[in-house]
Amino acid sequence: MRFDIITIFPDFFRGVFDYGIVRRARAAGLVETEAHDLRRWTHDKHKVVDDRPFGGGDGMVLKAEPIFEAVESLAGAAEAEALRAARKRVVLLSPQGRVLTQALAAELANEQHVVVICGRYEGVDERVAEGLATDEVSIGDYVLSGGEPAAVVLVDAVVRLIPGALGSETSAVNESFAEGLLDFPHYTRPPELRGMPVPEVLLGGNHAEIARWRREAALSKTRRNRPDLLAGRDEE
Ligand code: 9D3
Repeated sequence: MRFDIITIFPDFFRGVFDYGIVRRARAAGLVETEAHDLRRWTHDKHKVVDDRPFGGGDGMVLKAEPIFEAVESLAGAAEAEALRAARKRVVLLSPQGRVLTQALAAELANEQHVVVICGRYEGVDERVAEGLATDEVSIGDYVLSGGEPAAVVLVDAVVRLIPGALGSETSAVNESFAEGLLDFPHYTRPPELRGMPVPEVLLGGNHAEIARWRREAALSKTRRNRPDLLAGRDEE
């Protein structure tokens, strides 16, 4: 699998994929990542990538032409049909996208090639979303300065789902979000820390009791921190 990231800050990505599971997946040849300077696809002396918005308003808009040319040269096509047929996706990262989920990450992990476009400024010419991107994706309801941090999040979430990336099969299947609950609490030594004991049940060897405790603890944690995950479930 390959990620090509189109950005005006290619240096942002220096070293960011050199850690942990992503590093191992790259070393194993499971995934390649490359960041590309959008300015490479400009034709003017000053390598202009933005312009003033039609209709007026503050701020600048990322121009469509360099982005179309970048995707064309990196993916070999800029048409949705050709991209789909070749197992390629073009993801525009923007605050107006649908929110990234584990399900979308799993879908992208099936692709051979993902081109990621990082938005900036006040926005990106809408024709990129309309006529080029196969997906417009946000990573959540908060304002970033640009799509670059979102690209790192997206790559990380997808790479760990590529078969073989998780090494000694702590398989991604039984991970928290797959079941729709948050993870249960974990403890290690010492058994008491600053007046806080490890729950007694975990110190014994009753595995059925431990499993029941973990299920309950995951539920109460979810109820407290993410009640939205429980909406529409039978178990309270
Ligand atoms: C003035 C209205 N803003 C939209 C909510 C403008 C704007 C804010 C931030 C336009 C671009 C950006 C930069 N953010 C991203 O490119 C971005 C993003 C985000 O801000 N939050 C969550 N996910 C993402 S993915 C890309």
